[in-house]
Amino acid sequence: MYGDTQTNSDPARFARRIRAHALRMVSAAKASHIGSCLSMADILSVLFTRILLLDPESPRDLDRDRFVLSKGHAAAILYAALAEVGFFPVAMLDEFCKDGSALTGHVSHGVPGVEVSTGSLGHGLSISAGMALAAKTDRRPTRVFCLLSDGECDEGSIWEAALFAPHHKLDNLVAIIDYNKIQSFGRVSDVLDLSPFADKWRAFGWHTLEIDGHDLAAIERVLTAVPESAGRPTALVAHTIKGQGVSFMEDRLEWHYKSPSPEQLADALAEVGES
Ligand SMILES: Cc1ncc(C[n+]2csc(CCOP(=O)(O)OP(=O)(O)O)c2C)c(N)n1
Repeated sequence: MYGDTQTNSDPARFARRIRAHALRMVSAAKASHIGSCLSMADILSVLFTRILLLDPESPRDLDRDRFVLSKGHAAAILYAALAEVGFFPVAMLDEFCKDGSALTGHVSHGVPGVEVSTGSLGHGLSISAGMALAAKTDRRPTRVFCLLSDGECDEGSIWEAALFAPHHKLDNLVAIIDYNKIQSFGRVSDVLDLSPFADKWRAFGWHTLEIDGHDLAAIERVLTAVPESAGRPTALVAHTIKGQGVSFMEDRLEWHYKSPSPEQLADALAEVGES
């Protein structure tokens, strides 16, 4: 059973809470992708506590910001964040991956607050670019934030969207890449190297910044300043650590698929420091 909803504006506490929720959810469901969840926890936390203009009471407001989790396999921690900000009761997280539950193992738009179903990698940025273009066309203040994974950028469809967005001057679009350097079966540099990664986004015409994806203040500073460059979309290459926050999971390939045992869960929760 999870605690009560505790929406608050402290990104550090929010990050601890969503890490703890995701650990419990994945462990109870014997599901994969905890490393993928933990690497993006701090980015998600800043987005949901400080940046995104969303109202759970009015989830279809046409002027709302949009958040698209392109790396839809990390569903657990997105659901945790949505519950924490009040889109649905935190207790519902208990249903993650259970038969008949809306909270499927890859992101589903059947879950309140989710904009689009994802999980088949490579589509989120194109969808986000379409949303950003529609907002521009309709003269709405909407900003679109798309969170991608690095291995996902092996897919050609990402680079089609990367071409499209600067061409259409989508300065209301932000791509955040969770650059944790590990994909499902190996290191990104071994499977299909992306470096020099930031230079590639720059070459495609994006206003590109590199940050420490676990530095809450730095993430907030950069995301608050968007768009820094009028007429250009922003790419934020966020250097992260897969499994961050749980020492025995950090930068370890096996935690892409492994699920924590009850003993490992207890150790992990103690490290995260939020029960
Ligand atoms: C189109 C597609 N191909 C393959 C998969 C299977 N798959 C799930 S996660 C993953 C890669 C994970 O690595 P990365 O994209 O770097 O994300 P991370 O978990 O490290 O954030 C793959 C290939 C998928 N979900 N979609």
